[in-house]
Amino acid sequence: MSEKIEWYHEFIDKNYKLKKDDIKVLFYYEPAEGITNEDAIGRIASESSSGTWTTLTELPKLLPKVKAYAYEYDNNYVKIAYPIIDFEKGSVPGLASAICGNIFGMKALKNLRIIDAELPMEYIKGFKGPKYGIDVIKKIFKRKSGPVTSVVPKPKIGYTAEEHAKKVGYAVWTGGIDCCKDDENLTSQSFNKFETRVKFLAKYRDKAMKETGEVKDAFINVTSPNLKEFEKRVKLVHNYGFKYFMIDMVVSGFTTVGTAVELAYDYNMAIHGHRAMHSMFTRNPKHGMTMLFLAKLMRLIGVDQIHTGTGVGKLEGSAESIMAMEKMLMNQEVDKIENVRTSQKWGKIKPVLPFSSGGLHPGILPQVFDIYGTTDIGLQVGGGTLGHPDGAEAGAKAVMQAIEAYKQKISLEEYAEKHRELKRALEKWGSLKPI
Ligand code: CAP
Ligand code: MG
Repeated sequence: MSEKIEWYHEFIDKNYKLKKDDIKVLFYYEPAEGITNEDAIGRIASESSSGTWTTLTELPKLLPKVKAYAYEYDNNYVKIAYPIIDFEKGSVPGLASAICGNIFGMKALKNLRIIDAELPMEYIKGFKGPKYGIDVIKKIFKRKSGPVTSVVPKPKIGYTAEEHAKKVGYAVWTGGIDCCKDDENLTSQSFNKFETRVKFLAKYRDKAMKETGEVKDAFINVTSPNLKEFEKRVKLVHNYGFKYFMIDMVVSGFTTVGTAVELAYDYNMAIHGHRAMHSMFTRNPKHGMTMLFLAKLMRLIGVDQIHTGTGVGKLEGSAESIMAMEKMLMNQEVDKIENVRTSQKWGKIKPVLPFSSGGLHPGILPQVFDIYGTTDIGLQVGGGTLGHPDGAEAGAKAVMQAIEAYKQKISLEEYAEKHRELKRALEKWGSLKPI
């Protein structure tokens, strides 16, 4: 073989002059055995932009303008700059098919992970972002401060639509909780059909609102087998007067999330974003993408509330990674954290309400607020409400009492002396960190 057959190194340029509108992606990478750093990063830049495995005989004139370049690399981290014209305006599926695409399957790479990407304002401008974001607190619940509270019926599935709405929804609403949330694996099963559930939830929501004088809502799971059905379900939830719907963002896919945002703007609704399946590609620290980057894509598209973890509950996710993600979601500008987060400016894109959930109960809520550094977040407490020794309504009251104690800077133990529901919750769980 005398002719040159591959050109991967042509996608590396340590002297590359960054342009204002470049998309800059930070990857962690490990070359496979026998592959040099340059062979690895050249492939990442090339195969995610305009290259292929071999030299080509004819090249378009535009090629120099669409090539991505690896411009900085050190200790398994590489930064790659992509010209903005490589991507369709306002399309996360378009972006993901490139930077989250074929490169993750290349034999020359043992591992590859997107840590974060700094998106230029010109790219950000192509997106709507959330309609409400953290403004749900003021605009939907008519309060000055958070948290927004919710409870998922447990067991996850098994309740009929009416039991779901009455035994759980009504009980926790009257106990002080804002929203009844569907679990991720409840969609429209034979024993709890979507339409029936919406109808019953609306009936008991109205009753609870009348009795409490408070705003009550639900995160009803509209995750559907296809987009036609998805639109129907969102419309139904809207017609029954709910201000929210819930979408399982990852299983539904970026296109569905984009459709959800269009519908949410049409109907003036907020989107609760569940993230089931994210751990399949966010958990391995060497491969996939970070939850932070997934959350960034969802803010860009326009999800109002996103699950971000607890740091102390039953699911994986360190306090440090949650803090880095929370700031990215809630601020209009963040600085970089070496190999954890890139800097980012958000322009007019509204901040997202982070939602903490997974193994929470009254006894560890103060720790969650300490990690987040604020009570202006969302909380979901399923088992930790419905496992209360005195039932669902008492469980809801215990959650609200724990929140109140924290806000008043009183220890839970002291507050529990005069609040029986909290006392009973602490007797059962103490400050247990479930695993
Ligand atoms: C929590 C939950 C949520 C998880 C999702 C569950 O129930 O309903 O789906 O929190 O994880 O099914 O486990 P509990 P994450 O309150 O009873 O634990 O929030 O990390 O995305
Ligand atoms: Mg769940």
